[in-house]
Amino acid sequence: MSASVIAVRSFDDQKPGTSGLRKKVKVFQQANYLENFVQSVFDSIGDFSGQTLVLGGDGRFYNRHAIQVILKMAAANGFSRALVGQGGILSTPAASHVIRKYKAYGGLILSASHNPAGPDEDFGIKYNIGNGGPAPEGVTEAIFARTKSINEYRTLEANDISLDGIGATQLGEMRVEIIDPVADYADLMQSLFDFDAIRALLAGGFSMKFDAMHAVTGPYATRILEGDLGASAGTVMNGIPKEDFGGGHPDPNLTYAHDLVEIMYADDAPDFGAASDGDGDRNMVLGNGFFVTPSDSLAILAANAECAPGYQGGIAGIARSMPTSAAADRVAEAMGLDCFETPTGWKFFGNLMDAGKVTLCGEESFGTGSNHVREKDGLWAVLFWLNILAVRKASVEAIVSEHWQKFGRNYYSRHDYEGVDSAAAEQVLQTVRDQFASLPGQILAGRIVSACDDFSYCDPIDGSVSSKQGVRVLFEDGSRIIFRLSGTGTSGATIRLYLESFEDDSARQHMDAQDALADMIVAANDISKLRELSGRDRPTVIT
Ligand code: G16
Repeated sequence: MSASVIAVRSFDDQKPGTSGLRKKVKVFQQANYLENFVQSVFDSIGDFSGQTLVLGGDGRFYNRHAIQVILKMAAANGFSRALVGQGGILSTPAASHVIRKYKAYGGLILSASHNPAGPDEDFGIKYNIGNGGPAPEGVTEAIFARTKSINEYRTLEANDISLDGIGATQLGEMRVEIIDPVADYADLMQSLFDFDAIRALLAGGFSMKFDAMHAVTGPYATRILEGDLGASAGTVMNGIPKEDFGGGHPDPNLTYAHDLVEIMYADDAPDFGAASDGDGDRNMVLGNGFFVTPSDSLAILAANAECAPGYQGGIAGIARSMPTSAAADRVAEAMGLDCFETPTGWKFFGNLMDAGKVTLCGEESFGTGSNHVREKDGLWAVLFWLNILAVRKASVEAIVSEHWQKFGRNYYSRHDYEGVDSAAAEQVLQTVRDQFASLPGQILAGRIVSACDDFSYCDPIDGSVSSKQGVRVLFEDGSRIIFRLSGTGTSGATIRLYLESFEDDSARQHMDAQDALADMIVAANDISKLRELSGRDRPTVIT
């Protein structure tokens, strides 16, 4: 087997977004496109000779091909060992755990998360560092800079290796170990949660459904829920990962997880329902006819953390992304904990967790996690909820209602306008920016505007500054209107409008969020001219 150096021309569109490089498969299929990006990663991450690389993905179309390409490049670039999930499968949280457990130098995770899969859909790749978390901005910027000047990549002339049998093979000087993608992760979950209590709950007539949406969590959920915890066969639906995710959109929200939503809102609904996304890091939690917002879920997990053995020693602090509701802040305040507000993107939590400042993190985009790994973790959140339900012996709705009574309710909603013309989307944000000086003091939706800004974050650990992370209109009563452009889409721009208002009167805590926020929605459209500028009369998705 001989190493080759292949001359290439660079691409100018390989800028990693909120979570790695996500593009249409067709873009990745251009000659050298994947190779250029992978070599740019290898050229930007320091000296890894003799070290281990973790490799796996969500099983979507192009996953297997990309793994073969990357293995040959990793061998030619000097890694001495690669750990690859069997069949090329590793959920994002499982990959994070494997990186940490085996002290790998880093990992490449192949996923476009919840974006649809297949030859005409999306593919993605991201680099995670040795702490198991997404590369911080300094690293992704270095990778992007390298993609613009790269003129060659290194690879090994070798046959593809089999990804399907557990065991080790040699690829040049590099040892490739095909590992069980579920085992290490399942052990970790068992160390955090009271499996005996959950087993007793499930044996005692409690019913649940988990929708894996034909994506990567199928094997994880089947082994842990139906295997280790004894949930009845069929608890996991859509549990076989498919290369096109069954033609669906594996985004666990009320719009895209419709199979599950129908079951959970039927007359004979189970007690608990949950779904995860393409790569297993997102989660949606439902009770019988009841939806738990991701922002509330973070707050409730924090307030009930002592139910789970892994968190009984107390939690260090909480972090949430800026657009996530302030429900967790109220819990942190009551518990005497610090609460950090970071830009959107799980990568911003890594430093805080490594420094021991936070234990639990969450995002409105259906992401919750803790310092057990450095990614958000869908199945972890589901197990955490099951652990709480097993200890509290109350319904999901009762637990949430009681939480609102105690801490107040942060009514919350996100309106997404997908596939908008990029210039028009920019104009929406600029329209609000242009009023930064005049809005404070004005009354909008019956509330006084206290401040407006472009959110900027200074990382308290390394001092790095991330600016322009969302346009905020803040109100004196804690309500907020926020506009942001998504960093994960692959066609046009997605405008995200985040709406939040606080209600501490328990008599007014059980409205539909859209009704409770109706005046805020009108105000947001008025000040931004969102509908006129985008040419849309309603959002594509409301969560
Ligand atoms: C990624 C990031 C999350 C982020 C989400 C939405 O999630 O890891 O931190 O909240 O995208 O980002 P945006 O609003 O920029 O589209 P995932 O699950 O897609 O990897």
